[in-house]
Amino acid sequence: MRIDPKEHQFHPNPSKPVYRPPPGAVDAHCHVFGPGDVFPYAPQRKYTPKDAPKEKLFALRDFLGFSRNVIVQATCHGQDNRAMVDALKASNGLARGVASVSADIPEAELRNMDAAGVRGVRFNFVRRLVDFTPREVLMDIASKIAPLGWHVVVYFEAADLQELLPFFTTLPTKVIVDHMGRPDVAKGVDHPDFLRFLEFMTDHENVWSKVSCPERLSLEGPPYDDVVPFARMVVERFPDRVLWGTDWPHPNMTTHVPDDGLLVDVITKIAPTPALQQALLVDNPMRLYWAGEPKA
Ligand code: 0GY
Repeated sequence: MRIDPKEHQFHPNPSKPVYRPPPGAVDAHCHVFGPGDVFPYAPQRKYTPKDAPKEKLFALRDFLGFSRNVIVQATCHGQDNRAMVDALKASNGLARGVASVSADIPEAELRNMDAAGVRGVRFNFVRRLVDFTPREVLMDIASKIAPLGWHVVVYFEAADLQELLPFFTTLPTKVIVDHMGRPDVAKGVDHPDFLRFLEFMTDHENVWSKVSCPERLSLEGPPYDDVVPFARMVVERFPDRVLWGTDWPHPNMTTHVPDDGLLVDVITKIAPTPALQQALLVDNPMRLYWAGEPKA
């Protein structure tokens, strides 16, 4: 079925994946958008998504064979985390969140978000998505959230890693990189930019990576085989510091509307053994987001 990205942000009818994730599997990168009449989009947003409410996300979770979600605050909601927190509260403990906050956020608000299930903040460096925030401001935020045991999620383009490294390496928390630092897959796994990313993970044991988003990184499109060598390399080198997510509802895709069932079927190519799949989908996200809770 051909679906026009201008008409649909997320697939209206994804296929059932062939792969069955292990019990307790976590989709560790997804978003909720709106609905805009309840949770308005931020005035400073760079794009306006179609609504993608929590009910649709939870239905997709069940359909794909997952048990839990990590809902990441997206830039279209700015630092208004209400839609994300509302979804966490409605999830019966089956969702955790990553927020976007300002440096002057009151401690009490951080504690309220923690009680709702927030476990991290996201710093976004992708220029088409956000305006620049000074590093001192981000460092202030990091030092405020560190005592809660939260981590920092970072989103950046591969070519910017070198410049960002001095900042990343002084963060006082675990650092979770979105989408493997967005490698340019045309350049291959031997390109200095990707080698720099691997070295960053090798040298810093507090750095984790999401091996997500083949739909954004691929030049070929589904089934995204051109992204597989990158993700597989990260999974095999750092099996206990990787996470996987659908990236639903896939904002800003222009080439195609991803079929979430096909995205799940990429997992066996990037994590080819049951042990790697168990770590990627269950053990790692549970350790990071549901520490001390039973897995299945
Ligand atoms: C993603 C990717 C995108 C958008 C955002 O915060 C966002 O608005 O993350 C993107 O356009 O690459 O991770 O969902």
